[in-house]
Amino acid sequence: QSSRIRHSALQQKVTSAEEAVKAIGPGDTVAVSGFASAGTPKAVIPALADRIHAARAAGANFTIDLLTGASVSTETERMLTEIDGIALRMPYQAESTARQKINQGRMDYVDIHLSHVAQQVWEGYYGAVNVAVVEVSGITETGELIPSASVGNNKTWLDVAEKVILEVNSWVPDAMDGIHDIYYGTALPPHRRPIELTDVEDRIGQPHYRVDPAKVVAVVETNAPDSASALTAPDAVSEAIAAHVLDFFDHEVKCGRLPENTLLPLQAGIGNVANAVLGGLERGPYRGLTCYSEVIQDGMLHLIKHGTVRFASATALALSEAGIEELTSNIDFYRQHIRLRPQEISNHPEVVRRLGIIAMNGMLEADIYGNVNSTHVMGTKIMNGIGGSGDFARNGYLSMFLSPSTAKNGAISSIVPMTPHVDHTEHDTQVLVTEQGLADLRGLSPRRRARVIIERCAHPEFRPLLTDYIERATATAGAGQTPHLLGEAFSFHQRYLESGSMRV
Ligand code: 0RQ
Repeated sequence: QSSRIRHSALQQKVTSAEEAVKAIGPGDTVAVSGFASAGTPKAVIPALADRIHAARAAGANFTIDLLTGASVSTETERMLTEIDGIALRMPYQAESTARQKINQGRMDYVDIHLSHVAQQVWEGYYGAVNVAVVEVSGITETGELIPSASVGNNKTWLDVAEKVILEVNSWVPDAMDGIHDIYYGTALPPHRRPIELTDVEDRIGQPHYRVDPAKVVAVVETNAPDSASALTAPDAVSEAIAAHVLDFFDHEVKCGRLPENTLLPLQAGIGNVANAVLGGLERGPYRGLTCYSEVIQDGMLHLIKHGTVRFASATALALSEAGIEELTSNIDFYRQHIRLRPQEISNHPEVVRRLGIIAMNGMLEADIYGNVNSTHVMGTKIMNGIGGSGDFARNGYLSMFLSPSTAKNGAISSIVPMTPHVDHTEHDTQVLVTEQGLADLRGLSPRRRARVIIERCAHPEFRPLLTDYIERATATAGAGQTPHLLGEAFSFHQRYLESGSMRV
């Protein structure tokens, strides 16, 4: 037995993953640790997939409802969906098999703001949580749990679940202990108190989770690395988007709306464009920046190492293999510059508003007024989910959405007359950026927003079509505050569905 389990009663509960999953039955709601690729249970989920597969092969109807922090490792998502093991999934996924099952109507998916998950589960919207499966890096003498590489909703899962299965992963460096800040001050209305977090590095909670040892039905030991997040080098389009964003920061500093050198705490989505923006920051005049975001990617470690970023707060690590190696071999340094918190705090509207976050998120498409679709391709097919984008965009000091101006080799325009699904309304979109340019929508009426978005952000190939649309819409009798031609508003999408291209 590893020295990671220092609580004697919990030592007695060490067992195999195959034994542990006997605690999970058909129809159970299972809440699992994991956020991005970090902190997903490594042994219990494969054992559960085997159990479900065997039961189904024998003719039994065995599915679970699966609650997580956000996406979990690709293998995990896939192994449970491939065997049709999940009846309902909440709150976020980013995996092709799951996406396909959801879009075929074979798996229910509830796509909600990540900051809402804990409170909605407390309120019972998803019924009882029967079993929590949570990866930790150790158990202290007093039975507290040392978190691993993501926090997500684990605190809530441990609190609400009827039964708890713990995975103790000795791969997580001992020295990661102390990087976490687990806040226990959340309460449901009318008992809520202010969250006293006024700087990204503030410590408002404790380093470890609590759990009632009596609820722990099994402890499984593992020694397995987190699966690495894929990382691709920024391409020319991402670099162009990043350059517009960085020019905009310069402009805002000159106008006195952003502090010189340090700006305001940054939040950047996952992916190519976010990485390009972070990379660009290093070439600018910035020192001592802060980040208040969901995940920490490789680029962030680099910025911390070179002093460009002073402190980064998140709920999870999302690192490549090289990033994992960099972090684990310099963990004593990074522990001084990184804080991992529950996602209800990393994404909390109150904190996001107070800190004055600069929110930068990806989108599928925006319409000419600034309504943004982040989740539904052609308005119907789920891509990933809203994730934390709404938590940050709605409450940020500056809310920016970034995207290439076209998708699918130019067949799709990311700027359309009307989005067939809206995740972020025009009221929550202050700045739109594509490789073509940046549209600063602050202070503009809808008619003026349309002109600026088409001019600055649309691809030149689609500009005439969009200009024609807005001109004819504006010319109609009684055009209104936000002119539209309702019979044509989705003509771009209709054309794509019929011909494979939005081009005429
Ligand atoms: O698909 O690779 O099959 O061609 O969508 O598009 O351009 O690579 O952009 O990876 O940044 O994803 C909105 C999905 C953008 C993401 C979304 C197709 C395109 C490609 C990906 P292919 P790109 P990204 C995190 C905040 C919601 C969650 C969120 C997302 C694929 O940013 O999930 O923001 N956001 N969380 O071809 C049809 C269009 C399309 C399109 C792109 N208009 N129509 N397909 N694609 N535009 C908060 C944190 O702090 C981490």
